[in-house]
Amino acid sequence: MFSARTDKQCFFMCLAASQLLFILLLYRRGAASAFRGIFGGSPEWDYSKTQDVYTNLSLFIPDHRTVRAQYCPVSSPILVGPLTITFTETPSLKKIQLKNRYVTSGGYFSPRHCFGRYRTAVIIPHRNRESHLRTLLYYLHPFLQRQQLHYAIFVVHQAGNATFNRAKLLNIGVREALRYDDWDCLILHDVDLVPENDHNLYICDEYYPKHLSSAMDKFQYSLPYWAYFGGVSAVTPDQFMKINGFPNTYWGWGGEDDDIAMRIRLSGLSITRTPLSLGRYKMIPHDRDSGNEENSHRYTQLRNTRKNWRDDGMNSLEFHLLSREKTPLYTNITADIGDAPATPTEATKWRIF
Ligand code: UD2
Ligand code: MN
Repeated sequence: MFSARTDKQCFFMCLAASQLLFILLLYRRGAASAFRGIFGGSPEWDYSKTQDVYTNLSLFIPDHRTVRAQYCPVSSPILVGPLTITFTETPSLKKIQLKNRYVTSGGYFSPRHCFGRYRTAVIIPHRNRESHLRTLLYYLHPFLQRQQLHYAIFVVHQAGNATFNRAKLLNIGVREALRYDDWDCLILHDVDLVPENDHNLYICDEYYPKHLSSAMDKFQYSLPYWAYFGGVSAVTPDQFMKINGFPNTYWGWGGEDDDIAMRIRLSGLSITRTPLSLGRYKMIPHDRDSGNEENSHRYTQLRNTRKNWRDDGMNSLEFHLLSREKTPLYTNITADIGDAPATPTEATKWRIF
């Protein structure tokens, strides 16, 4: 038998418990929406369930009765989400060509059933990474086709054995790509990074340079530091010109990505990013290349970005174009970009001291 007092106690305990439960539920919903706000309101993806990167491409088999009369939808209906990516064997160029029958000379593609809404140029700095390039082409062509983009792939090849210069090659890529088309968006793409989710659209943000590779496997799918801008990014030609392109003076590994992030800020823009759950990439494992040794001047250079960015970039770009060549899967630009300054005296030309 229970006393009236015990009843009362029980009543208040139940009331308190139900209130606590209610608060907890509210908190969870609130926390979830705050979380969505920070990370871009995107759904959580299940990366344990992946699809072949060539899924749905057969929907592009042309029907001769179809007349291309309207723009493609803003959001492509044939995206599949997380993709199966393996690096166990490197596909041959022949195999990639056979799987991408509607890619035309120079690595061009335009959707066949609708007018591509966005014109995207993918620009890849490259030297001596042929197997990485083939792997990337194998994954990137179907990825871009499923996004129903009008696109082309440009590979900018540094001739000779001088120290590698990623940022200068990207400047050359932009200048050359703009000769071919009126691109809405320039995607600056490391050769060894493969996107894991085709909802990570290769289109630009109207206002700000966008960092697409926000979550890479090599950094445990998170940003290594807040201002990080390496890997894959998307800028409109206007944004690119506003920041005076990329620096030409970073020879060897490192620093150029931080300079780019700084010039974005210094020119009054800011960086936008693909949400971490979407901006996932796998990097093909590799060692540091010979000819791309660490740039030991980079910290000094970065201290002077504020002073130099207006003079070092697209407006000071010099190179010798050796060839422009349309191969079946990409347009190849080969350039002689000169050599790193050998002595500190020459380095003063960069105005770094
Ligand atoms: C990181 C950044 C990269 C860049 C670099 C510093 C990632 C995933 N990427 O790359 O964007 O900021 O640090 O410079 O964190 N390459 C060649 N041949 C060479 C050397 C380089 O083709 O001999 C190209 C290629 O496209 C490669 C890119 O340059 O992906 C960056 O070089 P990396 O892959 O050796 O450097 P990594 O992975 O540390
Ligand atoms: Mn790499």
